[in-house]
Amino acid sequence: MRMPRIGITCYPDQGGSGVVATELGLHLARHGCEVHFITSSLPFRLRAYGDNIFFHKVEMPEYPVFKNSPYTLSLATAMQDVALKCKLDILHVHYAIPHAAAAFLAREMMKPRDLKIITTLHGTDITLVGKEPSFFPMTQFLIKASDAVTAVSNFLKSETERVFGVGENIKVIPNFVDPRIFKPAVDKELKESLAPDQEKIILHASNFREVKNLPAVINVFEKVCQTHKARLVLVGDGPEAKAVQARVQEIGLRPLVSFLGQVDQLEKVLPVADFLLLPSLHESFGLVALEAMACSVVPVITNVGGASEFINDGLNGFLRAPDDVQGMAQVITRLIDDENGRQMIAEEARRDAVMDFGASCVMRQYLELYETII
Ligand code: GMT
Repeated sequence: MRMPRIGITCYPDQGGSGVVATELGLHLARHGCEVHFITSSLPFRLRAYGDNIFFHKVEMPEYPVFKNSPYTLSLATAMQDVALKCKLDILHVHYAIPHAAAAFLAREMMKPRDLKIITTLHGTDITLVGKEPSFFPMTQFLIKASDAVTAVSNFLKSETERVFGVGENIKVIPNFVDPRIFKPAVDKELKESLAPDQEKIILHASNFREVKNLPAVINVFEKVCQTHKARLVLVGDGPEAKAVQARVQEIGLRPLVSFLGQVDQLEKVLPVADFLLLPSLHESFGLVALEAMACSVVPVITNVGGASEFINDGLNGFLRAPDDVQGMAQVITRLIDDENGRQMIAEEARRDAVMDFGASCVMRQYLELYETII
């Protein structure tokens, strides 16, 4: 059978959905699929152009009539153009709004030629954006109009069914990690520069939005510092970054906190950490926790959402309520005092991440879906 030709659209900047879409494309290309990224800029995790990978930039013309350039329409036109010229079988869009809408238009324009749409729901496209009254009916419509829909966790599938009343056919395909890229390879120089007194490193990486619950990150770190030596490393950037900087200054912890901003090669930084702290208000999956586990870093993550689908509390990481600052600080301080115990959990974390959520095993599920759809 001929391998499928797939168009992939995602948000190209930092963010879990873009990471999943890009890594998926890279793996599919290695499996022999022809992969066409149709995005507004080069996806940041597109480390290398290999065979079978193509990038099509969505052009957005400036015109005085437009106060805001209609990106969705430019995207739909680009999708149709690429689908026609490159004979695409499938448009696989990541994040429903507005990508599934553009794909729907492209499919209409292609008729009577066949073009399938797969929409992958990642989280906030359902739990936050999709719920907005101005997007609700559109999100509901697009879920029904797609030829197949996937969600990154059972939690997200249930939420979609509960909120939108659609989705019994949603297939759950979880996030995945490439264990050859995310591995426990510690850059000693970097570790020493971040923790010069060999303090334990607590790392938080996110897009610094409200949902990431950054006040809890600071509060947990403050509590840990009351009794133990530790350092906090913050990776990423976003709307909450300034408030976080102000807060650590205010409580006198600035010298113990490193702000790294956006990091393109997270795999270089993650392994230096001892703990990954992600106390989000909700997290449909929590990809960065899985990537941390693959690097043998102990995850301490919110219990609201899909994290319990890959974290076994106390065995390969810890699940706590987003407001349980005391509980999160407690597991961290306990393991700072028990390095052997921390290492056992870290090793278990890597084993489980690689065995159950390794890229090749999850890739198979996407390939099967493509075959069924075509
Ligand atoms: O909030 C983020 O981290 C970004 C967001 C995105 O769409 O880029 O992440 C969502 O998708 C990731 C990949 O599937 C999931 O691992 C994250 O849990 C999810 N974020 C939330 O649910 C808050």
